[in-house]
Amino acid sequence: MELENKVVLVVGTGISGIAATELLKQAKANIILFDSNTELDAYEVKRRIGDVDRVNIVIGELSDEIIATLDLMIISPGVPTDLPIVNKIRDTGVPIWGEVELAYQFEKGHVAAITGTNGKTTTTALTGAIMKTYFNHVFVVGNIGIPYTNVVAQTTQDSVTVAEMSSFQLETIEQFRPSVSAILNITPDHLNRHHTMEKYIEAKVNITKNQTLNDVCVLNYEDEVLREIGKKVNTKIIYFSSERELEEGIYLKGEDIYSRFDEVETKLCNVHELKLIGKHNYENVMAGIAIAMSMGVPMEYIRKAICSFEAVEHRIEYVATKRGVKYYNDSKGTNPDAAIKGIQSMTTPTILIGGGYDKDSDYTEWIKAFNGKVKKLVLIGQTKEKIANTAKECGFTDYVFADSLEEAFAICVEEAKPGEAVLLSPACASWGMFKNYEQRGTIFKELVHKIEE
Ligand code: UMA
Repeated sequence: MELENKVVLVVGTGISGIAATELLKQAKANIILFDSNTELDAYEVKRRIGDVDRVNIVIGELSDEIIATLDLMIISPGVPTDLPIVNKIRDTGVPIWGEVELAYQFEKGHVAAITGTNGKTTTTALTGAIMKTYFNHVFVVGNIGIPYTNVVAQTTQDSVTVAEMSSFQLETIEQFRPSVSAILNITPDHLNRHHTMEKYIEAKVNITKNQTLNDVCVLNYEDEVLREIGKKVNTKIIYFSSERELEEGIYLKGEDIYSRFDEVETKLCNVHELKLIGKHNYENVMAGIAIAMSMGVPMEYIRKAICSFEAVEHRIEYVATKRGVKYYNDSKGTNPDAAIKGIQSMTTPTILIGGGYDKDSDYTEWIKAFNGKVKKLVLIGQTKEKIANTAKECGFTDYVFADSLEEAFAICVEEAKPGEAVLLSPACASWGMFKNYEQRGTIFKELVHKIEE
């Protein structure tokens, strides 16, 4: 769509909305930047945009007069697509694109896109690191915290964009077509937004919707949902597996990662050469290898990058040992499945901080994964009662409530004995108590560093 002089509504004034506005300004569109949060200060939003020529900021409600002028709507990932205002605009026939779709319209290079319930940030960062060893211009964007619209204008025919895509972002793509896509796993998450598991899966699988047989989709063979999807999508599939040797694909055999293509098996590396630990991370590495190979990166470059890559911040991140207690920050454990990986990685008795924003998750499997390792569960946030009830049903009663992360942390310090661990792995989103999971993890780390020896 030619955007010059078109009236474009941008919904959301978070990082996506601001970056989309900047890009639309460059395209000479006329922008209405809207946010429904009445507590926002229009002057503050204005300050973040800089030059407000062509931008009209609307906070609170959108009038019918404005709606009647629209040519296009760009929606931020965190804005539900079934809000009454979105439905109203959709009914007028105005196209609704996500911020990712807007960015894609300006993409000039090659795109690899990664989704999945868990592991996508690690895999995106790792894949970006691999690409950077081989290609000159690599951009790492998306849910990882850098809006795609922020950098897309810098892409060239030779550049590679590695994009972490959330289900929220994939829900609103139209033409977005990565030459390589990857779906790492699909377990229940964000059901308050998508309402049903089917809708959530549908959003994730959208990553393949425009792919053709010239493209590649990397899938986890051990995920039953994905194995079924592999039979249906119209693109070349590369599987990876942490459980079995594959006739074709990348797999873990003992402690080694292998590839097998055209009946030739090649040992790629031993897992002890990696700095990442845990089977879930070996899966992320295998996905990264498959994506990079599909984009033409030679194996020696891939090997070098995967062996030097370190865990991303906030993901089972070792913080420090204080008074003989090891502290781990897994603030990115924002759903039960991710938090299961967090507790499974602990090897000593653990005081665990959990709870936060309610995404309609079921916590049973998480509590079961405690497996005698959790000495005390300290619960915070909106979900604390719900988690406590599930814990009781599972026969786990060593929990206490705290009103803040600071209070929860003080309980942990008091409770933990030398040789034990304290783990922040909430199984819930941070929203409501914190700006995002990064802020939650950063505050946790600051508290750790303040403990006097
Ligand atoms: N807003 C409305 N109406 C609504 C809802 C929100 O106007 O009904 C406004 C809010 O008042 C706020 C703005 O929308 O001003 C926020 O937009 P946003 O939630 O899309 O946040 P951004 O700052 O643009 O960040 C988004 C992603 N956030 C979400 O998906 C919730 C970031 O992912 C992402 O890094 C960023 O775009 C860049 O791509 C964060 C996230 O939590 C990390 N993702 C979820 C996850 O990983 O589980 C999906």
